[in-house]
Amino acid sequence: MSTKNKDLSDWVNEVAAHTRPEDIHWCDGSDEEFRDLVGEMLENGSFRELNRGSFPNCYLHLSDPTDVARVEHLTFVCTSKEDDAGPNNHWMAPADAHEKVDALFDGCMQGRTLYVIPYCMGPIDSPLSRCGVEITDSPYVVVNMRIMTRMGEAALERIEREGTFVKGLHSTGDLDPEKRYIMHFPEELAIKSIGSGYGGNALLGKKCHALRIASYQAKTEGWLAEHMLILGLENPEGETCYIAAAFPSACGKTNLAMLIPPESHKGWKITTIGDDIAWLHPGEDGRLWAINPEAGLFGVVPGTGPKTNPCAYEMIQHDTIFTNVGMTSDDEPWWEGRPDGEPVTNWKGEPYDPKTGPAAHPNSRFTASAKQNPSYSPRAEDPRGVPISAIVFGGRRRGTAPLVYEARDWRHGVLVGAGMASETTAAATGNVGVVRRDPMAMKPFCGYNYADYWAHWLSFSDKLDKLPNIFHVNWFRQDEDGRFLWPGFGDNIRVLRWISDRCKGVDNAVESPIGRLPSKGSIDVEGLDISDADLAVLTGIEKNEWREEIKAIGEYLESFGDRLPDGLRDECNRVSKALG
Ligand code: GTP
Ligand code: SPV
Ligand code: MN
Repeated sequence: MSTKNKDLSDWVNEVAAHTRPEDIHWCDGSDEEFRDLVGEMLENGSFRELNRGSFPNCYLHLSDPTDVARVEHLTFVCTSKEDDAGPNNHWMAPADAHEKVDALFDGCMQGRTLYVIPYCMGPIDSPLSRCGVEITDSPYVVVNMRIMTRMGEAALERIEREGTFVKGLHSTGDLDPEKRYIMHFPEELAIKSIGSGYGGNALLGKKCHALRIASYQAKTEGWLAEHMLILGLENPEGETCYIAAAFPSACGKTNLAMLIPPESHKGWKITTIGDDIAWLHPGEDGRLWAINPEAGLFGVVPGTGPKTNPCAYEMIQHDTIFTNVGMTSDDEPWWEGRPDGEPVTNWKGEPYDPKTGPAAHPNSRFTASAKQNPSYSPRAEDPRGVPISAIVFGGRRRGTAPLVYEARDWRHGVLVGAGMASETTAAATGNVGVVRRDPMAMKPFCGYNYADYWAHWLSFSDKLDKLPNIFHVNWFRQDEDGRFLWPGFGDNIRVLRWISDRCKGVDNAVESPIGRLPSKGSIDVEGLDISDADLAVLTGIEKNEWREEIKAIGEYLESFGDRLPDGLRDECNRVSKALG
């Protein structure tokens, strides 16, 4: 296989001359190719086959122990002007960045195979989809990209027809954390990533293309690329309300996107369009339409159980790649939250000893096709996408943020998103549990200056006739003893129902300085063991705390200087005044 597209063949030749691989393989995405690559990895030990009887076609990959998460401090946005990347990104001048990584790519594929992966983000026949080509020397990346994207022949055909694609160059290099860089060149539609084999650093279609590069393109083209799940909430009458929700990494998108309602909510159903990324476009009808650019799930394993997330639990019983989990004596994968089995080895492949840490790395992941999700919506394949009624922002906050509130209008909603904060998680290297600002859950993924991004968000009030309602949720409120006040998981449907009622104009809210809170009794808590006192904390606000919060938000926004849109500054002042 090769290509009629000269730009692509020239690029592949140029990369091959520079990296000097032993072989070049053009990926067609076939089953046979997948089997061959798996066979090769079983032979060289980078894959282990899991129990064929209980976990058919499942494999375990243990990464280098220093390479288990995204590396935000080594991730750069390389625009020609530093201000265009903004204070929210690490920046390097494009020429310097190229020079730095090109030196590391020099000869790095000697003795290895160079794989050319043509892929399409989004349904292959959707005008909203975009293509890319990843060059990598990692067969692990190839088999993951095959699950996560529409990869191979059909994508290459589309690239040859359209002529444009994002160029992503990846090598695991020698996995030395000192020689690890994830570089983005939005003006060139190019990515160069070296020194890591981990998901978000190495599967370039995902965060690098579908968020950082795509958000930059979306800004100039009038759409949005967001770190959002997309779900359908179907009521007993069979009507579906589509909701997009942005929560930071490891803060509950996958879980919410495939929620199974408790028994008491008969006739209600959640269907999944996407669990991590949404591309949102103004439609001809004045509504906002969303597609999921991905074809698979790269989900957090720990905590996935038959009670918390039955759909995910079921979907990862077969045809799944497990990265960095433990293993039982009968070769089954094991993780904290799996009710059956006992681990004998941990994620480093060492004998399991609870004293030395968990069996599964807290950021261990499963890779599985979206089609294996029992809640998968056929609308996920619809080239038009789905019309969005509500946008939900959310963070992991032990205090301050109530269970749910609604923004009064679009401008206020943009402030609610821009003011988001959340505790850091194991999805990125660094401290866990530290509250940081994470506007729209895009802090690690916005490919340009946040100030311009907020201006772009504000501009949608002119682009749409029917603006989605905007909400904020927090499933993670705790008491002083660290007990969660809200049961979460399946019971989050109670909050989604309140949200969809709001979108229909049901009278279920009371005004507050920070937005509309649930009126008494409007969140259905029947069957829940929750005290009135806890419910009052969950659905109320502490004014003093919020005065501090809005002050911190204001200071954060001002750190963006002159580029901060006036609309956002005015809105922040308005809320601040309302709080008194
Ligand atoms: P990324 O894939 O990193 O973008 O993360 P995500 O937002 O999809 O997060 P995910 O749904 O995988 O959840 C991460 C962690 O949060 C898991 O350990 C879950 O068990 C936990 N979690 C999810 N939803 C809830 C909830 O409603 N309540 C509580 N207490 N924990 C939750
Ligand atoms: C995240 O960290 O938000 C993820 C996993 O979804 S990764 O693909 O590694 O970015
Ligand atoms: Mn994510």
